[in-house]
Amino acid sequence: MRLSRYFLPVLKEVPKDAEIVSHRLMLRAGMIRQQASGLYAWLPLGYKVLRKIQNIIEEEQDRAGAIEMLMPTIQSADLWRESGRYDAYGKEMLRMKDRHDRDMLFGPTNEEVITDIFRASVRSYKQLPLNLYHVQWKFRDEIRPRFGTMRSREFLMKDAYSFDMNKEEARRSYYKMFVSYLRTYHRMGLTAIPMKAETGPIGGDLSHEFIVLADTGESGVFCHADMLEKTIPAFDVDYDGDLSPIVDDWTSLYAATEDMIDMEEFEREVPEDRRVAARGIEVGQVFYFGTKYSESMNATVTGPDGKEVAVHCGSYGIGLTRIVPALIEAFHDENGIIWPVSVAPFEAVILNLKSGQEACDSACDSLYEQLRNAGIDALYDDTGEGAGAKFSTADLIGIPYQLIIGPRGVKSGEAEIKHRASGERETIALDQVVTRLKELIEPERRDKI
Ligand code: P5A
Repeated sequence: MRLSRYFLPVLKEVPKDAEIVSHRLMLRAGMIRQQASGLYAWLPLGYKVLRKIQNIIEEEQDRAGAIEMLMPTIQSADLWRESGRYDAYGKEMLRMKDRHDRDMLFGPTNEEVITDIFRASVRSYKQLPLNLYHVQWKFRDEIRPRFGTMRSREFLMKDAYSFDMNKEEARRSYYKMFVSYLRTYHRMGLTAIPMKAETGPIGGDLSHEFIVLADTGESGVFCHADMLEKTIPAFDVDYDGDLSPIVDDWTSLYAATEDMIDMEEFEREVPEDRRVAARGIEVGQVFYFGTKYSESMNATVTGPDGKEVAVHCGSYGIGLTRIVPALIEAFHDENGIIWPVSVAPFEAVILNLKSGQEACDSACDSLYEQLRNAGIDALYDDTGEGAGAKFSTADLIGIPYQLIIGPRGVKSGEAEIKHRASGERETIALDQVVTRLKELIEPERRDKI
């Protein structure tokens, strides 16, 4: 993408009302724009990151056997009356009437809709297990939307719903999602720790929140320090095999949110020097709620013995629009964002230090062409800005590798590669840039690990 033809409205000044660094940087880097309280437009740079996150999530959901679909954002109130949640959900639900005076709502979650779809077409235990998911906008009229897209009213969620014959099978489905979540966050460069959690309005008695530690996080959390260094399930994890060793390994050490903490248990189970009491960002949550919706909404299947049984269910959410600020909280410095390659809006940026000078332009044009042919997603700063401004924009928007091309280098056939994360620079022959960059980028894409 040529920057001269892109839409990147970066801000020079620091936005006053943004309290945390990720919110400030998302505004400054031209990633989002607020349209109303808790409602954001995703500008091209921000949207690219969101899409990369969505791709990773979809790949890992698919690998774990979940099947993608798409449900509408607007739902009928009648379904929620059936489940009993219409009144219980309270003011967080955005309610509306259509022209026929029917009660509708903007979905805050989809347990009712998916249960309705399930009961309309699944009749037999032979069609189980089934896990259906989608990535769709949700609306919750939060009392205090804040920190930009960290807690917004409209937000993008991946939500998966599993259906099984009995509790034991449902546990296997829960484990599959649990393991796929560990891999999903890891591929984005995040350490997300599963912690025992409260189930709230979703219901059920088994739930884990996936928490990224950050001082600006909204949740208080407590865990054993070893939780921060656990091994992530490998790419070739067998989702049809026994996943309990992995889940046991991740749940045997103490880790709980402040709603669930039992201080005595925490102090008994975790030696003093290994106790972590910190703050964290909830980037996902998984639930097993058994027959809560299937019973009230009559979602049954015929078992092997011919008897009708209510199916056992779970739901599994990831907040995509919250992951973006969570990543920035984890990866930034005083100059801006530092994207991990796997979620970076562009993998590299070409900085033409002398746009308009023929030798520089032609070296950059040729490099840009080579990068495209090599499948590297690059931004090309071909604008008339000065070198200083180009450096600061590149730092601000956090592209992992800067390819610096100036008149002196072009004369001697050289370029510089600056690593955004370490600040390290290497000088390299112009015709070696692509090979070197591939070597740097490929392992960091984390797509096969
Ligand atoms: C699980 C999937 C559910 O809604 N039903 C379907 C279950 N879970 S949840 O924990 O309530 O939400 C899942 C994830 O969505 C993100 N999230 C938000 N992100 C931004 N702004 C909000 N206001 C917001 N509310 C929830 C979180 O990442 C949460 O873990």
